[in-house]
Amino acid sequence: KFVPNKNASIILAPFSGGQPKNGVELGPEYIMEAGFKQQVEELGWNTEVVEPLGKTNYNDLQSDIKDKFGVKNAEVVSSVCHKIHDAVKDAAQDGRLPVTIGGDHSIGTATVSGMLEHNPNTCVLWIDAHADINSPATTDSGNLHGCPMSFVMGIHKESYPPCFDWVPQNLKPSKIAYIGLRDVDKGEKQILKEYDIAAFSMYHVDKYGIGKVVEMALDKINPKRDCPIHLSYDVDAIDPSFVPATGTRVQGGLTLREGLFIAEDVAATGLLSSVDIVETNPLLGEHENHVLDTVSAACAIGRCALGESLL
Ligand code: B3U
Ligand code: MN
Ligand code: MN
Repeated sequence: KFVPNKNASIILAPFSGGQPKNGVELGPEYIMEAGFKQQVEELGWNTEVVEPLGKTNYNDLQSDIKDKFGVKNAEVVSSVCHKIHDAVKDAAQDGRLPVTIGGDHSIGTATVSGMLEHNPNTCVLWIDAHADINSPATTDSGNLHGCPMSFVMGIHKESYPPCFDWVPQNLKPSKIAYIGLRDVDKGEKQILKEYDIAAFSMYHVDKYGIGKVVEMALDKINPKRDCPIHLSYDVDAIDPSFVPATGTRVQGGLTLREGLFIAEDVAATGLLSSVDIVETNPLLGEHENHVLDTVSAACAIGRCALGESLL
């Protein structure tokens, strides 16, 4: 309904500064080398590839030291996010569906805020083992890939480094739902409760089944099915037996089919307005098959979101 023209922008975000492990910046390269662009074109989409970070290597500038705000690499995460934010917003304004390939999930700050500027009615479906809703005030690790959701909502805004001042903080708590959670920090649980955010953990997936859970999530954030959906997909939502090459594996995740079903069911709404596929880390596979499985799952998530399974 929002992109009847089937134009997509594949936005590459080879960035790792939101977390400490090397290799996640190689995600876009591996996914593109696996033929992702051609796969999307075979589904009838026109694609263009956008590289908002150009040739600059933002990953050499990283440090593992927390600043006085309690987070790491704030300046570089902020400037990378600003560029990706602009690319996402420009693509959407152009009538193209942004497909952002990470890189770590700190870029969720960029994609969600970019889509909200394009259309303030946008709702967010965050598929992840983690809630990524720490603020600088609550984070233990100081890793900014654990914080994007609080930044776009303005939670504990007095704790943010000033370099994030450009981020619009206009996502309403009633417009975000999670699926796949199983590793949520204490401070994050408090935030989820306090803001009454729809959070479907693996418990709910087991209890109700994935079909019902997606329906319940959309009922919460998009009850009339009339708002554009931003799908932010962290591959670690899927069980590490299917998706091993990622930075923070958590056992007991979605099966590959459950994971793909979420993307398929979002496609079936006709409301998908943008999608992120993040946290593929090709250096963290112990065997070549680990990398192949993870990269092909990442490609499949993208294809399913773009309608592959709708006959
Ligand atoms: N919640 C923890 C761990 C974490 C978040 N996102 C990932 N891991 N991938 C944190 O560091 O904020
Ligand atoms: Mn995660
Ligand atoms: Mn994440």
